[in-house]
Amino acid sequence: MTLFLSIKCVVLRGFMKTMMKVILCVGFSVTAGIAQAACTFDVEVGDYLKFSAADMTVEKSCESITVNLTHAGSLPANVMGHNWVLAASNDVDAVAADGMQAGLDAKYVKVDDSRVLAVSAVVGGGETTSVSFSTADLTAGGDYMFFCSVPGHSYNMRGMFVVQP
Ligand code: CU1
Repeated sequence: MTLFLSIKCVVLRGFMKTMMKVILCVGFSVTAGIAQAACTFDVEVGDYLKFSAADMTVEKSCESITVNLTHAGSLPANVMGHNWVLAASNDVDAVAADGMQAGLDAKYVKVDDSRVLAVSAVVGGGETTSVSFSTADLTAGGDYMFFCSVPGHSYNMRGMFVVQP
């Protein structure tokens, strides 16, 4: 009986240790996730019309925001290229329409378009690019969207870009 109880106790202690480790690990990864999400984002695209991020939330307290865009597909940029563009929500349709005429070399945005708050290079399958931009011109609580300005993509490839204080 005594032997049985002590075995049970050891098993229980082992279980509690494991649980403590799990709780600690989960706690650390949640903290790390929040710290990473505030100023730098990894966004994935592929051989389809979709961003991996539906919406993005940034903090104005970040001096600059970096978006790392990875194309995990295999089609080249002139067939299924994607970029990441930021604009005020009211400007998105007009910026995308003007971008159609601009062409691939101009990243499908009109040259010196002041409505474009940030624009990345156009990437094809297997390529990665990064765009960094200051938060100085962004207003907390403002109405912004990110989208892909490659012709025909912006209706499916867009999401809210929320700026918190
Ligand atoms: Cu696209």
